[in-house]
Amino acid sequence: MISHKGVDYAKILKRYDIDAQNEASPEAIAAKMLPKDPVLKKVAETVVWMKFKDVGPATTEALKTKKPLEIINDGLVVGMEVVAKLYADHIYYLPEIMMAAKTMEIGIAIAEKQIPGGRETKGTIVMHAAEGDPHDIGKNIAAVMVRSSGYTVIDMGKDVDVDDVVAEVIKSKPMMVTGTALMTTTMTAFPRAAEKLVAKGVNIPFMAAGGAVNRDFAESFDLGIFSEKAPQTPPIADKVKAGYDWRKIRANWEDIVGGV
Ligand code: B12
Repeated sequence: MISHKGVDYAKILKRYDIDAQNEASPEAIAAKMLPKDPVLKKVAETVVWMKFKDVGPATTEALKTKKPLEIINDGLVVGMEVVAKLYADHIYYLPEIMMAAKTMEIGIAIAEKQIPGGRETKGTIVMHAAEGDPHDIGKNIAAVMVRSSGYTVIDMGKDVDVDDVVAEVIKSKPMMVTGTALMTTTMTAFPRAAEKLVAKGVNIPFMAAGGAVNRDFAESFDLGIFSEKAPQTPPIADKVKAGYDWRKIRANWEDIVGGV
């Protein structure tokens, strides 16, 4: 008879289902994506775990050693990227997304106050999320980047009617207008708005951005230019200020956003 004495069953019987479950736990997913830097990690974690009360102290603590934009981009936004991954994996649902976004916004508001900037403005930029689109988290982040680079932002909010965008541009004469669309059903608002602007003689770049939009789409209509990530907006705005029109931005796009 075979003796089972001394057999280590852990080496023979492997529970692949439990292994897979552990690898897909929110903690394991977060561990792979969170920043390595302990200070930024602490900030990002408050977003991932929706810790409203902790995000303020963690951000304030981080401000002692880190620059505000570093805390926003490499801490708070990374936390939100983890949340988006947990949502995509059906671990988080919309209530968690909303709470995490609120937590991130509390942190951004604290960090943003510490961004140095003079009173002088480099120019005005009108920003909005497309008609029918409630997704404004990316726009809000881009607005922080643009403001902190010295531009004045007219933030029209989310789900903005095409005609309201056109009216605001005519009224405030900005150097550029940006639109965010995260839904394939709403991104068509951009060519409609751009066409109306062209008909009224407006010739400023119309930056189309957000998850639903790619470069091909953004450049498929007159005035349209693309920005993939929020931090790409200030270098593009600087070129607009330097006199580049939308055609020249398109032609030099890789060089302008290179490395950002
Ligand atoms: C949060 C969220 C919501 C929140 C939005 C809260 C808010 N205030 O924004 C709420 C709960 C409201 C919501 C609702 C819905 N949502 Co939603 N939502 C999301 C989710 C999970 C995350 C988006 C997000 O904020 N990400 C974090 C930010 C930082 O990323 P981001 O927006 O992509 O921004 C980055 C870039 O795109 C870029 N960027 C973005 N904007 C701008 C602007 C400028 C100027 C620049 C330069 C760059 C830039 O820079 C950022 C990073 O640097 C996405 C899934 C996903 N993974 O994207 C779905 C998602 C966008 N939602 C989706 C859908 C379908 C809906 C609903 C229709 C669901 C429903 N059935 O009810 C509703 C909308 C109903 C309506 N019409 O009102 C779909 C869209 C599918 C599609 N392709 O059309 C997605 C992709 C989910 C999915 N996989 O199905 N949602």
